[in-house]
Amino acid sequence: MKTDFSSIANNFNLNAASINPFGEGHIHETYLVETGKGETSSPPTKASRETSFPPRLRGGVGGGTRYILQKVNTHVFKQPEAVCNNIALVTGWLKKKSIQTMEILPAKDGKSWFIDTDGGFWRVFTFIENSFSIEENATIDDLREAGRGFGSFLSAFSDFPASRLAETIPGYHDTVKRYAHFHETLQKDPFGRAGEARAETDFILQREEYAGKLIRANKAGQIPLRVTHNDTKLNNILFDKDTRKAIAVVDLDTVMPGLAAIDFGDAIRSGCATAAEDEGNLDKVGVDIERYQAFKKSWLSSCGSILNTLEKETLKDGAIIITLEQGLRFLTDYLEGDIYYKISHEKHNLDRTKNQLKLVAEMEMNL
Ligand code: GN1
Ligand code: MG
Repeated sequence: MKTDFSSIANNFNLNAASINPFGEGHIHETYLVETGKGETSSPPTKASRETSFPPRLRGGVGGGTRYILQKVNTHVFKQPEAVCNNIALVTGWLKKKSIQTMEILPAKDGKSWFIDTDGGFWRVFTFIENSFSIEENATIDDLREAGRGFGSFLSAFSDFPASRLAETIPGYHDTVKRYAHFHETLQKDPFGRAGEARAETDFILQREEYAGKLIRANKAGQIPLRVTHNDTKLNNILFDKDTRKAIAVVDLDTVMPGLAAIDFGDAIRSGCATAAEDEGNLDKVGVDIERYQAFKKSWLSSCGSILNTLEKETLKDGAIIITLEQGLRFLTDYLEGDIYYKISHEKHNLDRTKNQLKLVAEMEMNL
């Protein structure tokens, strides 16, 4: 059935003038909503009055107010309500600390989501105006800013009671469990694709012991679980268009207990790579050491004081392990028939795998 976008927006009291696809995410369907000029919403209902919308900057080209509308991928996030509740807690915490963040809007019934007649799960965020995100070709200064942004985010949650957050994807960065699942998938090989990924499979299996290093250190009580973002891709930092300063960390779906070195590492994987994560020409794939050093320095000056010695000593491991895990996740998805990540061509997940494993090899040599 055709999606009735304006009726969905209306359930969040938004009178949409336009709704268009937005962003580069691999998981959800994301749209930019712009309300009509001179108004933000239809007449307030009881629920919306009670929660009172914050005043928004008017930044849309048509002079309206802009919002992000998302259809949540409920195959990936099996408890979408828990995800939205986590986000409400996390954004509330950031606001209390006067740290800029997007906010999740209440629907007419006061919940942070709306379920359409087909069971589609929708939510709306405020749009942070005058901002942009960086997909590729970040500069050294950008990495310095990103380090400050992600480092401050980690440190802002150092006194947040982690038990208040639901674990929305169990074992999300449990590399040991990811390997166990990879072994099962290899065994089943449901689409007969394992044969064409033999070299990549060998590369991944040779590093199985090493890949569990951080998980084992945590189990042994040597590094703690913290409230982490868990998806610190460079494009999850918003930069100010005028000053090019990092202003907010977005995509809060996976804020859960996790490991600091993994948050550090995912920013390196994405922000210090010399090519996009699906670049097919592997000669272009490497790691930029200057950007790495710039990120590390500013990240540590923003959150180093909360970390223990081993956490600081294993940052490089975090970068290599999360990149290896990402390669393994892409390959697992390829073997399972591309059920997790959005793809735009048949071997997209295999291409992504090769790219990430090349990046691992480059990191092993150069970091
Ligand atoms: C997914 O959709 P996006 O880009 O925010 C994925 C991350 C991966 C990333 C790889 C919930 O994030 O874990 O690192 O793709 N998110 C989820 O680009 O699995
Ligand atoms: Mg994400």
